[in-house]
Amino acid sequence: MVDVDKVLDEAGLTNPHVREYVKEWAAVTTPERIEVVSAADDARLVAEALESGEFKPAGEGLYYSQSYYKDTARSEERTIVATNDPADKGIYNNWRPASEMKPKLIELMTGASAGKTMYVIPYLMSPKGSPLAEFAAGVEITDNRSVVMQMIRMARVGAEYINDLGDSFVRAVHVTGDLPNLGQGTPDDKRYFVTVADERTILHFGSSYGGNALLGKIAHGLRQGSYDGWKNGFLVEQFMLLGITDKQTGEKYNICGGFPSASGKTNLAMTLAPDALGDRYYVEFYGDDIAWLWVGEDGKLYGMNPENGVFGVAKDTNEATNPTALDSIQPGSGAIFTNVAYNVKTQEVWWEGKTKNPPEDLDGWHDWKGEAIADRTPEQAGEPWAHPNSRFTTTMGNVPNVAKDYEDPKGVEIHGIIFGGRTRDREPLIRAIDDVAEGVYDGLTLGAEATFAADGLDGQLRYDPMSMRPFMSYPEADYAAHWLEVIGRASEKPVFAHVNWFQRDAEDGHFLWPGYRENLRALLWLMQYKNGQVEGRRTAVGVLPTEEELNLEGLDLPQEDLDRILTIDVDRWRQEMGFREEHLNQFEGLPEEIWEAHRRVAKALDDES
Ligand code: GTP
Ligand code: SPV
Ligand code: MN
Repeated sequence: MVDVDKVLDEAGLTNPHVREYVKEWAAVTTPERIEVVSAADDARLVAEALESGEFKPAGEGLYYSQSYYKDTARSEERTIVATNDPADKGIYNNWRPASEMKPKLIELMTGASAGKTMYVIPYLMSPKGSPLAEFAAGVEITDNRSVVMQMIRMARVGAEYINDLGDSFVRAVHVTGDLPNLGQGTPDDKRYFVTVADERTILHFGSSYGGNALLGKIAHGLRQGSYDGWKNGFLVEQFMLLGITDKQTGEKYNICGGFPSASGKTNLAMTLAPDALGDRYYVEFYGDDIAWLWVGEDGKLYGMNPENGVFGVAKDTNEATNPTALDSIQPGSGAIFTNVAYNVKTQEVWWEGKTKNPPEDLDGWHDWKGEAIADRTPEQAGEPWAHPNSRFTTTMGNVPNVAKDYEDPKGVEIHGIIFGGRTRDREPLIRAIDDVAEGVYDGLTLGAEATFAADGLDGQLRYDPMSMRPFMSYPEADYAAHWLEVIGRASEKPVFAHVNWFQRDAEDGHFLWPGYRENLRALLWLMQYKNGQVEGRRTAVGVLPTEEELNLEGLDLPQEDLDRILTIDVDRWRQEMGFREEHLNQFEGLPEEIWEAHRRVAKALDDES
C-alpha cells in the first residue's frame, strides 16, 4: 500500500478535500505508486516517456506519440451526462441517473491501476484570478503518463492552483483500461465517459485519446462547465476567440464563435492573414476551442479561453493554410504529435496536406498504426498515412500571435458571435444578424456535416446547436433560455453572424471560397457592419455583404463562385425551414422568442420572390 499522506505532504498538496479525494480513489484503483505533478515535472516525464518508448523523438524538443489504433477520436455513443435529477435529461446529453452510472464506473475502475502509477494533476481551466476561477479548478487522477504531459500543455497544472480552493474543484478520474480488450465500437463496448454533472465528478474509463482522456479540456472545460454555467449565470461554449485591431482607428474587436469539431476553429483563430490586406490590421489569438462568457459587473459581455494550449487537427496544416500553427510546433516548442505518420530513421513526422505529396523516399516511414509504408499492398496504397483526426498539442505561449493579455483574468469584451460549419450548399459566406433572439435561433439551428473528430460520423449532415451537440450537458430548451438570459443581461449586445467557408460547386465539388487566411475578409466586413460603415444587403436570413463592400483585393475568384457565396437560394432555404421546425420541435418548452424568430425568418422567406 502506498503511504498517500506522505506522498501528498512531500508534494505540498495541502487542500484537505483534495487529499481525501485522492485517498478515496487510490483505494478503488489500487495503484503501485502515486505522484502529484506540476508543470515543473514535464522535462522528467518526457525523459521517462522517451526511455519507455511511449514517446519517440520528432526533432529537438518535439515528440511523436501513438494512441491505440481503435482509440483515435471521441466516442459520442459512450459519452454520458449523469445527474440525480431526471429533469436534466436532454435530447443530446445521453442522460442517465447518477445512481446507475457511478457504481458501474467504480466497478470498472476497481483494481484497474494495479502495478501502475497514479498521477494526480491539480489544474485550473482559467487564468489565475478569473471571476470564474471557482468553477475552473479540478484534479485529474490518471494512470497514463502521456495524458499528464498533454494536460501540462493544455491546462495550468500544479498544486498551487488548488490548495486554497477548499471543496470547489472538479473530481476527474481517468482510468485507461486494457485498450486491446475493450470492444471499441462493438455491442460489447466496455468504455464509459461519464460526467456526473450535479456532483462535479467526471469518471472516464477506456481511452487515452485527448478528447476522452484530458479531462480538463472537454469533460470539464465544456460539459461540466456548461452545467455549472447554467446554474450560475454564465455560458460555456465550444468557441474560438480572436481579436482584430484596426491600426488606423485603434479600435479592437473581439469575436468568438462555434463551428462543430474539426470545422475550422483552430485555423480561424490562429492564422488570419492581416499582411495580405496591407498593414492596417492586427489579429490576435485568444483561444481555439473553448470560451467561457459572462456579463461583468460593468454590464458588458466578457469572454476568456479556459485552456492553456492548443490541441489542433494536423490534417492540411501547412505553410499556406496555417503558417502560425507551424510556427507553434517548431523544434524546442515541446509539441506532441499524436497519430501522425512517423519516420523511425529520420524522426520526421508527416500528415496529409503537410506537403502536396507524401515523402518520396519511403524508407523508415510508418503510418499512424505503426505499419511500414513500404510494406503496403497495392490495395492499401491509397490509405492515409496519418489518421484524419491526428493532432498536435502545444502551449498557448508558443503561438506567435497569442494576445498579450491572454492571461488577463478580466477576460476580453466580446463584440461579435459567429456560427459556422461545413455546409456544402445554402449557407452564404457570411450573413449578419442584429437581433439577439434571431442570433440565438441561428446558433440553435446550426446544421453542418459531421467530421472525423467523432468516431463513425464523418460526412453526415446533422444539426449541432452552437457546435455544442457532443458536449451538451442539460436540456436544449433550458440551454436556449439560458443564452437569451445571459446575452439579454449584457448592456451592449454583440452582433451575431453565420459564416460558411465550405460551400462547394455542385458539379466538381471545389470550394467556392479560398478559406483559411482569407476568412479575415468576411470578419472585417462584419466589424464594419457593426460600426455602421457598410450597410450590406438585407435578406430573409440576415444581412449579406455586397460585392463592393467585401474586400476582395488580391483574390482572383470566378464571378460565378462569388455570386453564389453572396446570395441565398430562397427555395433551398424554404425547404430548410421545414427541417428546422422538426429539429426544434424535439426541444420541449423551447422559449417562445426562439419560435417567434423562426416564424419571422420563415415569413420573410415566403415574402421573398
Ligand atoms: P476541433 O479541434 O475538433 O474542435 O476542430 P476545429 O474546429 O478547431 O477545426 P480545425 O481548425 O482544426 O480544422 C479542421 C479541418 O478543417 C482541418 O483539416 C483544416 O485544414 C480544415 N479547414 C479549416 N479551415 C478551413 C477553411 O477555411 N477552408 C477549408 N477548405 N478547410 C478548412
Ligand atoms: C473536438 O473534437 O471538438 C476537439 C478535439 O476539440 S477533442 O479534444 O478530441 O474533443
Ligand atoms: Mn473542439
